[in-house]
Amino acid sequence: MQKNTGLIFAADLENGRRAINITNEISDLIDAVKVNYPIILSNGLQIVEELSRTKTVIADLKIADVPHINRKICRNVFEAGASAVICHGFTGKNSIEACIETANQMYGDVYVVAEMSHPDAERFIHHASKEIINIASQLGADGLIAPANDPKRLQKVRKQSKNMRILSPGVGVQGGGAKTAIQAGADQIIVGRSIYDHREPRQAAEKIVQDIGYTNP
Ligand code: FNU
Repeated sequence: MQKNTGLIFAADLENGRRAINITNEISDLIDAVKVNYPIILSNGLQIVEELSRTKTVIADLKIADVPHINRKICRNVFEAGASAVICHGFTGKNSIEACIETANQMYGDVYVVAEMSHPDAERFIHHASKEIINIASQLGADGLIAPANDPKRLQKVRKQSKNMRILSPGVGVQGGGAKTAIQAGADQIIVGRSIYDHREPRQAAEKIVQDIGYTNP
């Protein structure tokens, strides 16, 4: 995935038409559009194909199953037009490897969740993150997901992951700031509600791109 403005739009809308309209409206301001269960369950996999006509699509299905199922999930979303998938790392080496092998066959990318942005993340995933990062790195994953709203943890992930790409959600409604996250080690920022719930989504996206500071919108 190219890194230009550093912004990834999380199109967590059940209204597929609106998601497409906003993506079109801000397409020059974003590096990719990320889809998750809400939009796919409401619109079918076809929405991936439709969005992929405008922008690189990341399928954030947090894939977390046994290897042969992970392979089928990846194949389906790549065939639908996704360029990247996000998988969980806590399932271990074989499950992550199944995603990476399938992605390699289909010229896609895999990002592994190393830490999560909600408060309860401390309870489980936090304790496993170091090992998840090591496995993801050894297997040649394209990058990691780590929280923008916890700069200390983000810094730790950056240090442990060396030069792996880090995509960071948690900006805006979840309390994080784009600039702080970039300074803590994020490469690209994932934002949903602060864009699609804003009166002027384009204005909101422009402001975030300015905060990231890679380009001048
Ligand atoms: P917004 N997301 C997240 N935290 O928020 N993939 C994580 O730890 C993680 C994610 C996604 O708050 C979430 O699924 F691993 O409205 C949603 O699509 O900006 C987006 O990032 C955040 O949405």
